[in-house]
Amino acid sequence: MYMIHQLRKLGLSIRAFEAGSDVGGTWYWNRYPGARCDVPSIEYSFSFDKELEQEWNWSEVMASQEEILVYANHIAERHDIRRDIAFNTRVIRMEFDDTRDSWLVETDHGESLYAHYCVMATGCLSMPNKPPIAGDKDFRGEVYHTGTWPKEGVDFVGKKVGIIGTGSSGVQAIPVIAESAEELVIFQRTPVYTLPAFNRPLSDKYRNEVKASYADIRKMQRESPVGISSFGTRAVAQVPVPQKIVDLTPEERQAELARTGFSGLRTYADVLSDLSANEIACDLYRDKIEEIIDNPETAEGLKPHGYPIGCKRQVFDSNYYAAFNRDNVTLVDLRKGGIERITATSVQTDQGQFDLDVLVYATGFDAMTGALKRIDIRGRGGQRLTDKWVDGPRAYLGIQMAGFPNLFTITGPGSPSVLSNMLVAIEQHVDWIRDCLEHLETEHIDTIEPTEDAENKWVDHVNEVGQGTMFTAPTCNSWYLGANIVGKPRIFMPYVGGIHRYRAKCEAVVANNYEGFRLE
Ligand code: NA7
Repeated sequence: MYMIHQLRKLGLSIRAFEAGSDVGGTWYWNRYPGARCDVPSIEYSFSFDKELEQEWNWSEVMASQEEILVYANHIAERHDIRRDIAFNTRVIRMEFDDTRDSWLVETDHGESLYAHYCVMATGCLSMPNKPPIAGDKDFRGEVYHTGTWPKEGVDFVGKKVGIIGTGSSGVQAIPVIAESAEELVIFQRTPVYTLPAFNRPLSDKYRNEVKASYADIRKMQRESPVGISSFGTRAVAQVPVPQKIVDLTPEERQAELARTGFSGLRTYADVLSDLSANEIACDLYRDKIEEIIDNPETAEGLKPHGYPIGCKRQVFDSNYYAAFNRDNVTLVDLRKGGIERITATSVQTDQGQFDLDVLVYATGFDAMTGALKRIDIRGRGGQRLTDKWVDGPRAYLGIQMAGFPNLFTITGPGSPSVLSNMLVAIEQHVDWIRDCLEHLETEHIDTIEPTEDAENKWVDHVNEVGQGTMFTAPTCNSWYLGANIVGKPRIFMPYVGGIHRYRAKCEAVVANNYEGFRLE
């Protein structure tokens, strides 16, 4: 939506294609119960409309899916965005035609058109992953995926519900589904390290404080590694401390655990940089689970082992563990034996057969590359994107790929993207692309694309800065690494150097006459 808004200012003609029936992206598709942003609402908002910043009243620290979708709809109306969008339309094929220096774009409605520039705003978590399980087609009950939830909602009352997956989506959905379902069975492959979200309503006083400080908040966002200001950090109680966990005695660690709960464990100076310090924090995490879960077997099943805190994207929850103390909730720890098959009425595991009326897949996404790879994209000389990326994604700054001129990716692999507040990352990319197109138009330049050399150096740099972090620990299996998709190359896809440094790099590239790009 912001790209459309900016492209109009350049006087370019625009066609936007959207698979959904309306705007909202992630917040349009992920309507599952409990869906909520994990970045504070005052930060997870556009900065380009200063009047809207002053008018909009976020109701909670972390906004719900419903509230963000209302916000997205409001932006669309306020800036008359929809008139340039063809909804219910998927782009299925794109081919660069070097006789016209344009892309031939084809949709699933049989429409085709030429575009001089293409901006791929296809999202990082927009290609749902529904793992094939033996017998899954036989199931006769209702089946849902959290990432394609029906608009009309789902009624769980009086039903036996199974849910596969305990990442952010599962963790958010479980406590809410448990409240209405007759029974809820959770099929868990990997227990999660989740921290309390401390979500709560925002007061008028806090909102006014934020509105008066928005200019400073936006500046702090741009200067922070993750696009979140200290205003927001205060709201989620995740302030780092200089204390190292290894320097505390076991008694001191327990006293701190009693004082801060789960929330303090990530904030020690050494936990996210030293694997042995991390393991101490993991032990304390497991102690805390034992304390709050009534059934010892369930507590054992919920304890994460074998991977560090901070390897996967941090999950924030509201009442997740409390759900496991309910009589209608059963945990199936798949570490003791996986799902064997799905039948017409049940899920069968080593630990027994679970009869179900509804099966919910909270099994995540083919992240960062999935949405792009499902379009048949062919660059210069007919080179397929899927071939170029066969060993993992390659792009310069996560914005453009060698061999694919005038094609831009928003928050693509190799940029801070999912490691940043997405709204901050999106605005930075849109502004950069708008300035770039303005430059091309005024200087009468036909094409821009990175050199192979610049692309290779950037990919090496992205890999280098990812090393030594918990994200790339040998025992880590996350969607950042593509490890959740069978056969996907194990590459750490986002740029971990921080959006503040990345922004400076992008600005320096422009100042050096688009260093690393070939302009023709
Ligand atoms: P995630 O974080 O990828 O979580 C998916 C969950 O589904 C995770 O617990 C997986 O276990 C589990 N999973 C995946 N495939 C299977 C199979 N075959 N059997 C059992 N369990 C499986 O996706 P989310 O939608 O929760 O969150 C994605 C992002 O959206 C999140 O990080 C936020 O940024 C918002 P695994 O851990 O792979 O063993």
